[in-house]
Amino acid sequence: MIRTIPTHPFDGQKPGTSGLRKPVKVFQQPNYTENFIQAVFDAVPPPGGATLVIGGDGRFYNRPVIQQAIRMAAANGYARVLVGQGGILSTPAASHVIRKYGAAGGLILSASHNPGGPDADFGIKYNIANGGPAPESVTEAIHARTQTIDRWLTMDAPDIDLDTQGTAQVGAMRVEVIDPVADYAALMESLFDFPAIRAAVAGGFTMAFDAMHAVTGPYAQAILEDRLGFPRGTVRNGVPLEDFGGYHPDPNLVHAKALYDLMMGPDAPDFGAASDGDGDRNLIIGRGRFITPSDSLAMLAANATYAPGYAQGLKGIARSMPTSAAADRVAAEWGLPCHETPTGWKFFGTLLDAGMATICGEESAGTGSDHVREKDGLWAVLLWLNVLAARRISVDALARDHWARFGRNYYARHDYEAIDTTAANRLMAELEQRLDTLPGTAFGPLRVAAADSFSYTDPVDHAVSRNQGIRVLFDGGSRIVFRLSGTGTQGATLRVYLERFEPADGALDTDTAIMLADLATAADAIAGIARHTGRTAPDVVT
Ligand code: VG1
Ligand code: CO
Repeated sequence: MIRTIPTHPFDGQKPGTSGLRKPVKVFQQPNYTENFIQAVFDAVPPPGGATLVIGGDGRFYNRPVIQQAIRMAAANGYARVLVGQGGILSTPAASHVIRKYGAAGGLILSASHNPGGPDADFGIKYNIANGGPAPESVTEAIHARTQTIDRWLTMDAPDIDLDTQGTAQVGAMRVEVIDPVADYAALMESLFDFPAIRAAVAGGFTMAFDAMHAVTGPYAQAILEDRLGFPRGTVRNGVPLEDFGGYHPDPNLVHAKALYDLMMGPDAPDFGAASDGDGDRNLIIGRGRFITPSDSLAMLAANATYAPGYAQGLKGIARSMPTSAAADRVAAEWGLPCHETPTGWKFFGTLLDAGMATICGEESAGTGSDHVREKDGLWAVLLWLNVLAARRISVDALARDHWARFGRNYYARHDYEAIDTTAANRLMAELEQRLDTLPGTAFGPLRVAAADSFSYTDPVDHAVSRNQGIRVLFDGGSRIVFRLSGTGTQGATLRVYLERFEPADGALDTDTAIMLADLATAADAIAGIARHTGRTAPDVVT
């Protein structure tokens, strides 16, 4: 029987860069989670006979929310729910399942790279029928509904057994507990030259993959160890834990430091990689050579045709605005269109659907293609493996070869975390007011050529997104970007993105911090970071 539960709106249920993210304790308030899920169902009512995909990254609170979402989906008229066994579906796997089974959409329960556990974060993302994150028009409708909601719908039904594959009935709705890995692994096998990678492994190629106790563990074991022949133990921290073992499942040089140290040490394997909480990010480190995510995007785009799934060539490349222009240089040489979008994968969806881009990427270690509508950590790892196997080259040699051809975009992101929100907003507001006065001004050896606040008009649906970050462009192609994070849950996080271009005949193998030192100084002079925040150094440099 369908039950109607009265409720009141909560403030702040506004999806950010990637879904609604809050501390678990916030989601645990009576009605809070249900309000948001009901707002999704009200804003995007299911068409007749609709399927909903539900899965998450295995973090604390996943299971109770999945059980509740299943009852609510039944009460709201869904005909079928597909849910990953154990409540597990990586974000890219969920995207694939939505597409493959023609679902109307999906709920992905994850706060991605944010830490998990009773005292950490939880999140809910809604993806649409193309498998991608809901665009802003939809997230705005969901948010609007959360502000007026007065009831949510559920059914009297017991929890279903999430741990056994099979079917169950909740009211008139069928629930199918599916293998979370099988469809995804088959998709990967259809894109990449698995025999070539297997041959490389048989020939002694070694790797270390750090799953960070997050969702990628079962996927990485099934693909890297079971199908590609890497020995057991190649996948480290492979069991998803509700608190990620107490770590921060963010694959960067701070949180994946153990992997970084291994890769820079004397016992480094040929290739190192890691993924994040929900499996959509990737970190790539060769023996003795870290590859920035922006470079990884460019290098993968330049070499994608080595993989069978991309042998026909690329239709275009897309990158988020703060991502370095390394990919633009590849696009220019190949005569491909290159699109610059705001931060967040939702902005790539229309380009991918319209066939205007094949490969997309973000500086935050997200890379993906038109095979799904999310960024995809293991996909990037497998494309790297395919390219290395096909070219019989090391990561270091590939990087040097790439820079010698295209030049190098030295790049780093400086994050100032958990700063006072008022101070952060003031910093950005002041910066915006100064924009007109910046061109022509010198900061040390750097001269500002242009400065603006990034606005984007989607070339497909013409949706306009304003205030997507402040760009300060210098003579010679160097750049600083300032923006506030839309995924944090404590105060504000200021992200400062530094980039300097060095042509192919320049200094291609110099320390990044040295190459970017003038830009870091200029960033503080331009934005008054220390003055506004009291911070003299970033918390995280990636
Ligand atoms: C961050 C990254 C952005 C990414 C987003 C979601 O957003 O910068 O590139 O798309 O996280 O990734 P922000 O607003 O905090 O800068 V994930 O892996 O959290 O779904
Ligand atoms: Co993620």
